Amino acid sequence: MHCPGFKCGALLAMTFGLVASQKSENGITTGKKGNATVVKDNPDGVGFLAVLPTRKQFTPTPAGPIQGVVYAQTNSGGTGVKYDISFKNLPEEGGPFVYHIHQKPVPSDGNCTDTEAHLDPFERGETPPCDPDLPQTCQVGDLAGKHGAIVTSKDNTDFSESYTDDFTATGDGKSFIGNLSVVIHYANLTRIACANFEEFDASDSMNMMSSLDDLLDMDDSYDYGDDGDDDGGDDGGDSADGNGMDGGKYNDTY
Ligand SMILES: [Cu+2]
Repeated sequence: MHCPGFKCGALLAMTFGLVASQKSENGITTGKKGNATVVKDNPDGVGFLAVLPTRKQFTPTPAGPIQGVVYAQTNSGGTGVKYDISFKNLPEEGGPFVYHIHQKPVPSDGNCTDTEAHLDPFERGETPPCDPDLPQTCQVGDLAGKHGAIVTSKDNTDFSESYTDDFTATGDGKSFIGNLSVVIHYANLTRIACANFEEFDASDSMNMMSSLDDLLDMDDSYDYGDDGDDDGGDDGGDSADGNGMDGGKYNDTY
C-alpha cells in the first residue's frame, strides 16, 4: 500500500485523533475482562419471550400479581437486541423498580433468588453504579441501569418501553440471554417477580399477540407465593427492612 506522504499523514492523524478521542471519552474500564462489547452477529429472526409472573409470584405485592412480558429479538441488521417490555400491576410504592437479566434461570419452584446475580460476563460487579451514558461499562444484564428504572404512581402502575441494547446477544456467546431470566426488584432490591426467556418466533407477531392476550387473562391461576412457602422464602416484600430472604447466598443484594 502506498500513497503520497501528506495524505497518509493526514489519514494517520485523523485515525489517531479518532482513537484518542474515543479513548478519552470512554476512558473508564469497569470489567475485569474489559468493557462490554457490542454484539454485531445476532442471528436473524431469533426472539425470546419472558412472561411474568411465573406460576408462583415470589414476593407478594399489594397490587396483586404483576403481569407482563419482555420480548427480546435480534435487532435489524444483527447488531444488538431489541426489547419490547410491558409490565402491568406494579406496586404503587416501593419504586423506582429495577429489572435485570440474571445469570441463571428461575427454577421450577419460582424462587427468584436462585437466579443469582446479573448477567455480567465482563465481571464488572455491582459498583460503581451503571452510568447510562457509558453503557459499555455497565453489567450486560443491567437493563434498568442502561435504559432506565420504572417509576409508578397511584394513577399509573403500568410500564412499557422499547429500546435496543447493543450488548446482549440472541446467539451463542458470553452475552447470550436466551437461557436466562428477567427479574424485577423493588428499589431496595427485594425481588418481586421473575421469569425465564423462552424461544419465541420473532416473525409471527399475530402468534405473539394472541399468546400475550391468553397469558394476561390467566390471573386466576397465579399463586401469590405466601402459601405453601415451606422453603422459608421471601415473604418480606413490603416489610420495613425489605429483606425477606433468609439464608440465600445472594440474598437480595442485586
Ligand atoms: Cu436483578
